[in-house]
Amino acid sequence: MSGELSPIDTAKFVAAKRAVQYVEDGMRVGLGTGSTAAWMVRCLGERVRSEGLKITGVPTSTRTAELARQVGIEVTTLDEAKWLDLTIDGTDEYDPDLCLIKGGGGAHLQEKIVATASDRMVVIADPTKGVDMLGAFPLPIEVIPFGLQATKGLVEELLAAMDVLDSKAVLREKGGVPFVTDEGNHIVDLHLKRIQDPRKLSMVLNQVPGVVENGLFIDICDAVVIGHGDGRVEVI
Ligand code: ABF
Repeated sequence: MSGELSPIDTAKFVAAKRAVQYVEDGMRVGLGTGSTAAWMVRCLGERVRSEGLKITGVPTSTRTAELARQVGIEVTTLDEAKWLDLTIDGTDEYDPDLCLIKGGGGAHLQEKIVATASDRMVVIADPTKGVDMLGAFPLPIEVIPFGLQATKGLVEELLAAMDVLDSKAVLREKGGVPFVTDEGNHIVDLHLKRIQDPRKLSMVLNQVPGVVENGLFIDICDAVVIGHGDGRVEVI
C-alpha cells in the first residue's frame, strides 16, 4: 500500500502500522483523531480482520468512531471500558521531553481525557511535528460559549502578565462561524511562537474561568513513533 502513497502519507502510514503492533489481544484501546490517527484505525481494523484480534476501541471524536466502525473495530465508551490499556493518537507538535501540542483537529479535550485514562499513550507522527520548543503551532484552548469574549480577554491578560510577548488569541472559526467541538464548546487558538515553560502555562491556563482544557499534553505521552517518507520508522 505504501508504494502508491505520497511521502507524507507514507510517513503517517508506516508510523501507524508500527504503533498498532503494540496492541495485544483483549486490549481496550483509545483511538485518536486526525489524519495520522485515521491510518492507525485502518491498520488496526486490518489486524482485527486478518488476525481475528479481539479489542475494544474508545474513540476520541465522532469521526474516529465512524471510521472505527467502518473497519470492523468494536467501539465502546470510556465509561463502559472504565480504563484503557493503550491510547494511540496523533499530534501537532512534540518536543524532546515528549510534551505535545494537540488540538489542531478540535478534539483535544476528549483526547486528553482518553489519554490520561490509559496505562500508556503512544503518539504517531511524521517528522514535521518534531520541534525543539513547543509553540510554533497555535495552542488550542477549549472554552465554554458563555462569556466567551470575556474568557478570551482574561486569557490575553494572563499571557501579558506572564510576559508571553506579542501573543495573539484567535477565536477558531469554520465557515465564518465559531467552530463548535463535540461538547458544544468553542476553540481559541493562542499564537505564542515559543513556549518557554509549557508545564506552568498548562496549569495557569486551566485556572481561567471558562477555559475547559488546553492542548498541552505534559507527562502524558510515553513514546513517539516517527514515520518517514522513505518508509523508515523510529521510536523515541
Ligand atoms: C489529533 O491529531 C489532534 O490532536 C492533532 O491536531 C492531530 C494531528 O493531525 P494530523 O495527524 O492530521 O496531522 O490528535
